[in-house]
Amino acid sequence: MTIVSTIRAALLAGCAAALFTASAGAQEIRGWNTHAPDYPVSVAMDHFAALVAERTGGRITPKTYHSAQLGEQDQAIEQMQFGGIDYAVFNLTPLNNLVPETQVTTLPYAFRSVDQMHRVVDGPIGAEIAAAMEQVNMVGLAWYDSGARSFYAKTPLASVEDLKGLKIRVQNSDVNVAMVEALGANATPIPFGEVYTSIQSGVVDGAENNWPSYESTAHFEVARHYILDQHTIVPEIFAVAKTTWDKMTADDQAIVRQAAIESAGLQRRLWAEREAKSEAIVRAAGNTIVELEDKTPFIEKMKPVYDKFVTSDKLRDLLARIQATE
Ligand code: GTR
Repeated sequence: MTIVSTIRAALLAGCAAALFTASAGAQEIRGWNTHAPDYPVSVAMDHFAALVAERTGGRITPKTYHSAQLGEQDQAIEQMQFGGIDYAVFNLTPLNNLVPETQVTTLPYAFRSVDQMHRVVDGPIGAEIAAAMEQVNMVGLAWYDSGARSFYAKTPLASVEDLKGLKIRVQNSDVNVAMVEALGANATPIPFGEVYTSIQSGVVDGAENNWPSYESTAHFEVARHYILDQHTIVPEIFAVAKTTWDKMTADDQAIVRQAAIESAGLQRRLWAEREAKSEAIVRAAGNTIVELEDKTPFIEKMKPVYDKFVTSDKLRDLLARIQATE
């Protein structure tokens, strides 16, 4: 070792020690997110991280890994249970098979509008569903938007009849499988990140999603026919792993909860803007967009899904209270 390299090594060791001291007691927590960094969910999660770091004086520094860097949603749900991920924003549909209470929010036409969905999740029913997340080691803190989901395909979709016989990608949920099968189509659960190539290569003929996801994933470039049947309005939950949560002091829990709630306020504002922007991009690309004055044919065909999943008194009661919400 030359003198110079010895000095350099000593300096580096000193720096590392200094860094270690500065960060003693600081806790970096890891967040999972499936979307690209400019998506409303992503921007809001970054806002959450900044608020928590600032309000804890750097004791807790959340870092969100966007674009499914930490895996697809199903893996992330597992990792929340085993400690690999500390917080995440999850669409409720892929939680259906694990947390039965989430199924009612995924049923076709369970909500009448996004506003009504907000009134449900922001009130006691939302608190009840958030509490049910404890079954998967999660503490639900706030609700994000993800608009209404509609079908898109490579072939024209003018009415519900055009979905018959098509292979449609769904999220990993038995409710979604049953919903698509009720239309006489074939449901194929595929992770979000693989949908583009699956449509492009013909593994499936189409999928279903909201305007921002249809656009941000470029699915609209490979499946150019979008029918606005708006079958589901599925909320997304900001959740912290219970093991991570239980290690925080009550003061830190209050800071984290408040930051999640504020981030949801931002996300909902950004969501409305992004919906309009995504719609404009897709329309400018010349895609066929079918607006439906009357959704009855979809509602009628999807009714059997209720008989299949709303089978306990608990779910019947939960659904009745959702439907009774103005
Ligand atoms: C998006 C949602 C994602 C993911 C995706 C999907 O709208 O924000 O969390 O669930 O849909 O279709 O898999």
